[in-house]
Formats: sequence, structure tokens, C-alpha cells
Amino acid sequence: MKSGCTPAVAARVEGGPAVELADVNQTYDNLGAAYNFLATYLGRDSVDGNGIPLRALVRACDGTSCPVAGSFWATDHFVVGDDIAAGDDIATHELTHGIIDYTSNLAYTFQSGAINESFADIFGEFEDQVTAVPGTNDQPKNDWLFGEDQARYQPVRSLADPTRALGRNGYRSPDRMHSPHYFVSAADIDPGSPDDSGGVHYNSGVGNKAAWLIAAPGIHVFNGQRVTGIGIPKAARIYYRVLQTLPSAANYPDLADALTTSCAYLSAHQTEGITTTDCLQVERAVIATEMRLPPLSPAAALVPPAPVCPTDTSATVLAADGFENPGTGPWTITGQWRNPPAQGTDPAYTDIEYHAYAREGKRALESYTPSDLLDKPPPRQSIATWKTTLTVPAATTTYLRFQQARQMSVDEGKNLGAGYVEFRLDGGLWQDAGKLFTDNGYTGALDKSTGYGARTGFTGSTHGYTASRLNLTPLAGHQVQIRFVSVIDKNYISAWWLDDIRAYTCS
Ligand SMILES: [Ca+2]
Ligand SMILES: [Ca+2]
Ligand SMILES: [Ca+2]
Ligand SMILES: [Zn+2]
Repeated sequence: MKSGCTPAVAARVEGGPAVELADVNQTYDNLGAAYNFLATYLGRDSVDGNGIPLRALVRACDGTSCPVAGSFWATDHFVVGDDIAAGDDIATHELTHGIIDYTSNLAYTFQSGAINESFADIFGEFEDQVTAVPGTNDQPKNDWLFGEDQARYQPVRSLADPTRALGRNGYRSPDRMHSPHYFVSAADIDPGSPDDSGGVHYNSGVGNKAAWLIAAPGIHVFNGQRVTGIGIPKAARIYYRVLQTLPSAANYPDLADALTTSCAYLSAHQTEGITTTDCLQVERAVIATEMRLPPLSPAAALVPPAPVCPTDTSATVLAADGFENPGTGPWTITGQWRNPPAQGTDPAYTDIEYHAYAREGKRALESYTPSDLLDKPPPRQSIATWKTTLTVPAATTTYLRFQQARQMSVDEGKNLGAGYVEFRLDGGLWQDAGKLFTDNGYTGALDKSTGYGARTGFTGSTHGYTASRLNLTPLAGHQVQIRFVSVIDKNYISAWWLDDIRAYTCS
């Protein structure tokens, strides 16, 4: 609380009588509907799964607008702006962002951010359709519309047909990965210019269309697939299980796999009457929306991951780390490497540099530009050294494979950030490992204006994780150490993430 302010007093508390301000009463009813939906359809006790009281701030003001436009979830409460109080779908949407913080913790950027937005729309609309909230418009013609209760902004998105332009700020979203409406943002081309955090409110359409195909009653023919809707109660259970299994850096192919495996799990455990026939509908919806395919634009596409082992051989792990240790674990760190918390309750959760972005598990190692260093020269070099010493065996093939994502500064074609992998033999001098890469190796040269030379390394943006692989076989017979070196110039979302590093032989 700032000095001069008075403490907040609740306008209405649980079980209390209606008050004069309609926004308060509507929000009270909407939160009640959202709570009951979570309990009944997901089996979840409130946002944190542990009964946290639901709180909302209505007619919220900031320094410039009063009330603010829009609404959002702020760590532990729902902030309700102008013309927003009316919609129970909107209330459940914002609460779902809170649930995500406590579960998959999907990072609010590119495809993981689009999936985050899609989950919020899906649970928002599921709740809307199974609940009759007084003061909201529940006519069947509004089914699968999001935000239809807003008087001025009107519905903003259609889950049935995301390509429809709706409402005052009408925009079109993709209904499949190859849709011409797939949003290639300025951030896809230059991560220094975030554009809807990589199109999160647009590319949510792919997930929304799949949810409609899966949940809406009736037979839907779309993109060559014939899907029989399984209804909201079954779909809600499947989506909730998916939400608990995805990593924070999940992309659409991960959502595709999680939908089919979650459905199979629930059908095997006889949950909510889900059957293998229902799971066939889920798989058809995944195929129809092309979730496993990359978007058509190379600027938005992910880099296909490196293979693990040649066909007909399998991996024997020599050493591995997933960065799940909240401390530095088996790493020696200098400079700006950090391991963000596994749970995303930071109010600035849209700032990716403060958020976990993990390919597996809950954590990953991140080299980033902290905001308080933005305007301070010079560029920064950070080193993470794996304490584990590898003994590379003779007479077999040894690989090092790791997951990485990058959002590194590029300015007018100049790479202002780069990442390097280095090794040393038997405690000798560190050497560049660029020549050892077999898959997804270095991409470009650092600009010499950074003051760290013009060495070729990992540059630019990947919009998500990919896996790179090096062949360590030429180092056989030596004690090998590995380190990651990042040079990141000022740019507010410059970052390099590492996860799931493994050294292994294939045989
Ligand atoms: Ca409603
Ligand atoms: Ca709605
Ligand atoms: Ca991890
Ligand atoms: Zn949202």
C-alpha cells in the first residue's frame, strides 16, 4: 500500500448481501460460477487446487485509465476493467490463467502462450455453457463465443470458427496450423519487437478449434476429418489432465500428444465414462487442426529436433541433467545464468525473462538480460560449466544432446547476442565445440560491435525449444568437460534457455 492510500475494504464477501454497484454483484456471481465449474467438472478446489479464496478488484484503475480496459489475472486476484464484469466466460478465462500458474505454468510467449490463451478460452466457454449465471446472455446462439456479454466490445473470439472476425476489434485467428490466418508476428522475425507476445491471442485459435471439435455435441466435418463431439464433461476432464502434464515451454505438437495420451489414460482408468471411441474423436480433432505440423511461414516455424540415435540403436546414458535442482546443481555458473521458479505467480508473468521456460520437468537454465542492466554497457558474457566430467569411451559412438531455445537480439541483421558450446580435454584449454555438431549447430556470427569478437555461434530466435546434438566420438579416451557461454547484449527479451542435457552412447 502506498502512503496516503486507505486499506482496501471488500465491497462484498462470500455469503454477503448484494450491494449497490452492479459490477460487484455480477463479478461475485461469476466467481461463484467459476468456482463451481472447477469443483464439479475438473475436481479442483479453486485456482490453486487448495481452496484459495477467489478475490476480484472491479472498476480497477491505473495511472491513465479509470476503469482500465480489459481484465487480467494478477498473481492472486482477478482485475476487472471497463465493460468486463458482465461475462462469466471472461471471469473463468482469467481464473484459468491463475490455474495455469499452478499447473503447467505455460510461458506466455509464442506457441506455449497461444496454448495458455486457448486453455483460458476453453475453460471459460465450458463454464459458460454448463452454468446459468443471472445477468449473462446464455442463448444457444452465443454458444462457443467468447466475451458475448460485453456491451461495447461484443464477443471477441469464436471457438467454433476462429477465422470469423468478431466484435468491435474484429480479428481473424487460425483454425489449423496451415491456416492463412496463422499469425506471424513481428516478434517471429525480430524477438526485440514483441507483438502480442508472439501472437498468443491469435494462434490460440488452433487449440480453440480442436476443443470445439472435441467438445461440441454433433458431427463435425472439418479438414477431411469427421469428429463426433464427446461433450463438455468428458472434454473438461481430458483438458484438465493435459494441463497438468504439459511443460511450460509446450508447443502445439506437445498439446497434440498430451491430448491423445491423457484421453487414453482417462479411458483406461474409466474416468467420466471416457471410452476409446471418444479418444478416436480427440485424435481426429488433432489431425484436423494439423497440431503436429509446423506453421507454413518459415519465420514462425520451429526447428525440428535432432535425432537421438540412428535407427535400430538405442541410447545408454553416461550423464544427464534436467536443471530441476532449484540451486545450481551440477553446474558452476558465472554471469547472468539463472533457474526461474517452477511456479509462475510473478505479477509480471508476461515477461518471459522472469518466467520458467522448461522443455521437460519444471525448470530450465536461462541466460538472460535483466531489466536493470538494459542500459548499462558493455554486453555481458555468462558461463555455465557442467561439473560432470565425461569419460568418452572408445569403439562406440558417443553423443551429447541438449534442448535449447533462444530469443537473442538481432538488430538490422546484426546478431547482438550469441551462445557457444565449448569443451576441454583432460583439464586443458577450453575449445569451441562448433565442429562437433551433427544436428542443429551454430547459426550465425556475433556482431563485432558487441566487443566479444565475431565468432560464429547460436544466434537469433527459435520461438520454442529445439534439440541440438554433437558427436563426441573424436574425443574418445579423454576426460571431457562441457560448458555453455552466452554473450547477450542489451535487449529486453534476449535470452538463451537450456534443458535436458544428455551424454550417451548409441548401440
Ligand atoms: Ca454466461
Ligand atoms: Ca461465451
Ligand atoms: Ca528441466
Ligand atoms: Zn487471457
